[in-house]
Amino acid sequence: MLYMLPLALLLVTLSSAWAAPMCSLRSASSAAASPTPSSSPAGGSSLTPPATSGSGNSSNNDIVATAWYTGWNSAQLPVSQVSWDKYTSMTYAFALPQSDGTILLQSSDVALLPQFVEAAHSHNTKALLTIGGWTGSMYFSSLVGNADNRTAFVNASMQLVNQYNLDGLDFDWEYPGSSGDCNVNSPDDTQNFLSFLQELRGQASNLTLSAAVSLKPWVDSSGNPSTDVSGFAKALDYIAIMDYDVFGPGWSNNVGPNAPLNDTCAPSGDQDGSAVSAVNAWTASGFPANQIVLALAAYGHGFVVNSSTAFDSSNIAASASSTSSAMPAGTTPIAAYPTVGNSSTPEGDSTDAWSPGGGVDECGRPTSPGWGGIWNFAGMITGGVLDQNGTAVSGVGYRFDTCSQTPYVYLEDKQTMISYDDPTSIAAKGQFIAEQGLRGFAIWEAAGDYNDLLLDAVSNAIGIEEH
Ligand SMILES: *[C@@H]1O[C@H](CO)[C@@H](O)[C@H](O)[C@H]1NC(C)=O
Ligand SMILES: *[C@@H]1O[C@H](CO)[C@@H](O)[C@H](O)[C@H]1NC(C)=O
Ligand SMILES: *[C@@H]1O[C@H](CO)[C@@H](O)[C@H](O)[C@H]1NC(C)=O
Ligand SMILES: *[C@@H]1O[C@H](CO)[C@@H](O)[C@H](O)[C@H]1NC(C)=O
Ligand SMILES: *[C@@H]1O[C@H](CO)[C@@H](O)[C@H](O)[C@H]1NC(C)=O
Ligand SMILES: *[C@@H]1O[C@H](CO)[C@@H](O)[C@H](O)[C@H]1NC(C)=O
Ligand SMILES: *[C@@H]1O[C@H](CO)[C@@H](O)[C@H](O)[C@H]1NC(C)=O
Ligand SMILES: *[C@H]1O[C@@H](CO)[C@H](O)[C@@H](O)[C@@H]1NC(C)=O
Repeated sequence: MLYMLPLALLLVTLSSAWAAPMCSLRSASSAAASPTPSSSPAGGSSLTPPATSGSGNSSNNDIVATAWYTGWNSAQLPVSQVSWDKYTSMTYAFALPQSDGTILLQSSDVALLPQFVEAAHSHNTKALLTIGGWTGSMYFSSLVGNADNRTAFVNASMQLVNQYNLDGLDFDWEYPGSSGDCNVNSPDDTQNFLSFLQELRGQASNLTLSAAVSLKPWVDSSGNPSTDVSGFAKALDYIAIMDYDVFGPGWSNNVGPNAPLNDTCAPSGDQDGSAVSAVNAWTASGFPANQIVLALAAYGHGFVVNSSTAFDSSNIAASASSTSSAMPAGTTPIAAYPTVGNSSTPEGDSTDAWSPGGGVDECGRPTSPGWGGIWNFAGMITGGVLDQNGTAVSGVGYRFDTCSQTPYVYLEDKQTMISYDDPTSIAAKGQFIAEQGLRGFAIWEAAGDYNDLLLDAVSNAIGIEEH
C-alpha cells in the first residue's frame, strides 16, 4: 500500500554563498503562543552548534524550519503563495534517478523548479531539491554500487545543483538495503550510500545535504539497523525522521496513529514506533540530536471502521457533561485502536481521485482500482470535518490519544476513521523538538497546511520567528 506514499527524503545541502537564511528564535518569555514553559531549553538548545556537524562550513547551527513542496500540488499552493519568510528552506519534490544514471525531472517540474528557486531566493530562503521518493528509489543501489558509478552520480547531482542554482540536495532513498517499492538493493547499500555522500560532500562543502529517513537507522550488511551512523552525521547537515505512516490502511490491522509523538505508553501490541522511539534509536547509533529534524505530517490516513465498533460506549455518558478541551463541543467519544473493518482504503479528501486500475505501475505490476485515502489537514477543513481553526466539528466522533498526542475523527456516514495531526498535536511535537534539542522540523507537505495553522503551531512551540 505504500506505493502511494512519496514520503522518504534525503536532503543533501550545502550552505549558500549568499547570505544564509535564518529564522531567529524568540526568547522563551516572548513566545507567547508557545506551550513550552520558559523553563524549557526550547530553541536555545536548537541553536547550539553541533560538536560533530557536517564536514562542510555550512552554518549548521541554524534551526531548520522547512517543508517539502510538491510540484504536482502546485495548483493548490502556487510558489507565489508559499509563506517563504516562515521557512529557512523549502525542498522541491521529486527528481527521479534513472537506471542509466541520469536524474529525471518531469517536464512540468523543469518549468516550475526555476520559479520555485527564484521565489525562495527572493525571500532569503534556501531552495533544495529532493532526489528519490518511494517510487523513485529503484536505482539508488546500483548508482552508488561502485566507485565509478558513485562518481558519475555525484556528477549528475552536481549538474542539477549548478543548472538550477540550488542551495542543497535532499536524498530520499526508501530505503538502503531494502526492496522498498521494487528497488534494486544490496547488503552494502548503507555503506555505499555513505561513500557516495562523502564524495558528494567533498565536491561541495558549501551545499546543504540532508536525508529523509525511517524511524530506525538504515540496515547494515546483516540486515539489522546500523549501530553506528556517525559517519552520516559528518557527511550530512541533518536527517529528517519521517514520523508518519506508522499506521495506515492496508498495512495495519487496527486503527492507530499516523504520526505518533510517543508509543512507549501505547498498548504493548501497538508500539509501532514514534518520534520518541526514532530519536532514541538514531541518537543511540551515534547521530547527534542537534542534527535531527522531525518530519511532520500535514495529512491523515482514513481507515474503514464499522460503526458497531467505532464508538467508545463506556465514555459517551461521561462526555455529555464534559467541557474538556480534549473533547470538542458536540463530538462523541470513539474507541481506541478499533479493528479495521476491511482492507479497502476509503476515499480521502476532495483532492483524492479514484484510480480505475487496469494499468501498470512503476514496478511493472498491474494496478488495481482504489482510492489514495489521504486526508490533508486543509482537506479536512474545506471538507467540513474540522472548523476554520482545525477543531473537530460538532457531530463527528472524536478522540485525542494522550500517548501518541494525536487526534482521530470518525465519519459515520462514510464508515471512516481518520488519524491526523492538528495544531495541538503539532505543537506537542514542537515542544518535543525544543526539549530534545533537535535541529527543527520538516512538514510533508506545504500544500497540506491551511492558513499556516500547522506551520505556526510548530514554530510557536519552538519559539521561531520569521526572518
Ligand atoms: C558554493 O561555492 C561555490 C564556489 O565558491 C560557488 O560557486 C557556489 O555558488 C556556492 N554554492 C552555494 C550553494 O553557496
Ligand atoms: C572551512 O573554512 C576554513 C576557513 O575558511 C577552510 O580552511 C576549510 O578548508 C573549510 N572547510 C571545508 C570543509 O570547506
Ligand atoms: C565527472 O565530472 C568530471 C568533471 O567534469 C569529469 O572529469 C569526470 O570524467 C566525470 N566522471 C564521470 C564518471 O562522469
Ligand atoms: C513517552 O512515554 C513515556 C511513558 O511510557 C514517558 O515516560 C515519556 O515521558 C513520554 N515522552 C513524551 C515525549 O511524551
Ligand atoms: C457492521 O457490523 C454489524 C454488526 O456486527 C454488521 O451487521 C454489519 O454487516 C457490519 N457492516 C459492515 C459494512 O461490515
Ligand atoms: C469496505 O467497507 C466499506 C464501508 O463499509 C465499503 O464501502 C467497501 O465496499 C468495503 N470493501 C470491501 C472490499 O468489502
Ligand atoms: C477560531 O479561533 C478564533 C480565535 O480564538 C475565534 O475567534 C473563532 O471564533 C474560532 N473559529 C471557529 C470556527 O471556532
Ligand atoms: C554501474 O555499475 C555496474 C556494475 O554493477 C552496473 O552494471 C551499471 O548498471 C551501473 N550503472 C548505473 C548507472 O547504475
